[in-house]
Amino acid sequence: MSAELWNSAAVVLETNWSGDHMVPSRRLYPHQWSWDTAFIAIGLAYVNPGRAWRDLRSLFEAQWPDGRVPHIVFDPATAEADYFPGPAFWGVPAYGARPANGSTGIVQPPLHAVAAWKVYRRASAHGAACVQEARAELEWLYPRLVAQQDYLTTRRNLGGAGLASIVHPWESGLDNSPAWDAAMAGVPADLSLLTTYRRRDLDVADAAHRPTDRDYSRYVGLVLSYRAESYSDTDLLSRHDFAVECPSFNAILGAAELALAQIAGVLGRTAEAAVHRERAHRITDAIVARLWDPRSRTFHARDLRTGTLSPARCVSGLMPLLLPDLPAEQVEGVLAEARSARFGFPAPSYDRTAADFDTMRYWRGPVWINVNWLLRRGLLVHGLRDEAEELRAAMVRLVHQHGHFEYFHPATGEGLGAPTFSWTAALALDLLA
Ligand code: 9YW
Repeated sequence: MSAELWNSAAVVLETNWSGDHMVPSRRLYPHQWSWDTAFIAIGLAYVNPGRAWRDLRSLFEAQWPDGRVPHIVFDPATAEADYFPGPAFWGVPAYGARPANGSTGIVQPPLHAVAAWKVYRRASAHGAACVQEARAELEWLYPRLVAQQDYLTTRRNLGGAGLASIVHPWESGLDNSPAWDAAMAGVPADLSLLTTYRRRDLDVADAAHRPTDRDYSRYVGLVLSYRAESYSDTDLLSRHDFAVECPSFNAILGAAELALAQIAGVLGRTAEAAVHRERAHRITDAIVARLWDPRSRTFHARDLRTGTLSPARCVSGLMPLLLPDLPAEQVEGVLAEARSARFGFPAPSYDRTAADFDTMRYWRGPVWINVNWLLRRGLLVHGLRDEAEELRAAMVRLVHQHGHFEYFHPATGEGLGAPTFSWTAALALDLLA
């Protein structure tokens, strides 16, 4: 089974390569997405490390002067009409080494340092030239990765406690997660916006799987609000309707500091390595102080506008397991939550027992391989080897039986969304290796 799965995964990554970057899926997502690039690099490390580095470079060549890494880098060869909202809607000036490529003005979880470290670690399996290349790529990426962290921990430190806030649900990567429902209820839903803009996703995907029109009108409205001040973060809390501290985004932020510590070590930057470890520690403390709910014994998103935790129990609440300094009480709580009837292995994106659990609709129920991959990593970080192996085997079975889909039905395993999805294929390679 594993050779067959390995080969089919490699074919997906070959098919979705677009010259200097990988698309998540040819039809649905015809540009480059930020955190997809990180997951994809982790798989490319096994079959084509040169492309893993090329893909990361293509993304960071579009980094903004303030350090933010855009959530989409648009491919100028793709027509505006092929994706909404496209470059004209975002209206971002072209930055960096690829002036023809527009980008969005929002971010996604900063998983790239973790990915770069994994690609580097794998290089020795491909010979000396590859190791040399990997070191040179780390040298190039390191200051850019640091600038990304600095942007998120300073300009996006809207709550003042050292965590990064997301200012759009798309920034979480978990677009229509119930984790945002309470905060999104305060965002005006102007449905007339959708008469001005046409949703392209509904031409290529089933409407029952996708965010609703009401969701989309809020998504569009939030972009218009952020765009109005040229995506400035100054005083954002007082003039923007959505600002949330997400446990998953911030757990990845902390994991990135630890990966940067490793990278700094390889590059001989010992003093910087210590600073990164210290930052990871502080992020962990802030996540526990601000996002842990002792009653539910799991992590929740904090709405900065109301100062309240979302009541929803989502897979994002399990992600702080990625942090090695997470205290035992939280590790035990999260593990119990993951093993409970609410989740299980592989974990669905939302509490199975919730009244509004939706088996089809995107981040409101279906199983996604990327967050399960992160969960497995978290289990390994805490030495939970048996659980990690159980989860790995469950993911491999799912993808082998149903294909490299974007997401999966949490009861039947049926593949949903895009059928040849890059991060599912890439992470399958890592799970098999
Ligand atoms: C969109 C590309 C992206 C992912 C997100 C996922 C979805 C929809 O697809 O976003 O149009 O951006 O929610 O995590 O990066 O695969």
